[in-house]
Amino acid sequence: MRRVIRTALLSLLAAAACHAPTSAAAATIYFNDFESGLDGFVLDNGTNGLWHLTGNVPFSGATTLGYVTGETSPSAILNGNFMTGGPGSPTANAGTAYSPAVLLPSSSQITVSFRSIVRTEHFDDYDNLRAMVNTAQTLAGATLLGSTATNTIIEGTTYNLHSFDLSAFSGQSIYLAFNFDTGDAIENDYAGIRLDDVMVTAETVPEPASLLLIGAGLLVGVRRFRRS
Ligand SMILES: [Ca+2]
Ligand SMILES: [Ca+2]
Repeated sequence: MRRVIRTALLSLLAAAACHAPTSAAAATIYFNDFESGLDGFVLDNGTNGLWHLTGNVPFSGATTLGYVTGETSPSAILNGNFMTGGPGSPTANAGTAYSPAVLLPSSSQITVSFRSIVRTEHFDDYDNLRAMVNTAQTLAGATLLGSTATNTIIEGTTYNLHSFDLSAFSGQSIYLAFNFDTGDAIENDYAGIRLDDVMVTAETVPEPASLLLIGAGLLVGVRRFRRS
């Protein structure tokens, strides 16, 4: 019996040493459906940005992050606009919603996804929503993941699911940033942005070194058992 156990453990160690194939699993690293408030999100609305939590057409639950004003909340009917400055003196507006720091594991496949409604003026860089990632909570030096200007964030009156690769930031602590900028004061009478269910997932596989440690631990345990 002991020989069988010892042989099995040695086989396990040998397999680990040979980088035996192990199955990958997608682990959720971060999730925010805005049902517990901002839950660590920071809203930088500058002088006249409009990011806030709203019950106007959430994707999940009762709340979503919106870039809009004058909307009905709660409501399942998309309304409101992002006009600022008042009648006769309209202004451009912009704001950024930052996630809290998210520590990414070492993984070759890390993905951020979110649901969004983008109901804006569809004209090049105007009314542009950008999804960014950075190792600091700032737009300076941030990497663009996707935008409405590049058509990687789809505009529409219902929620679309978007996902972007974060693998380049493997092992780092990152912040997500969602920046909306009208660019000018024209054509801002649209229902704006809704953003919900922000999620980061990573494919994780046990490291061969971890398997070796587990195998070594088992061997020690068996030896102690034999001595007792
Ligand atoms: Ca929600
Ligand atoms: Ca506009």
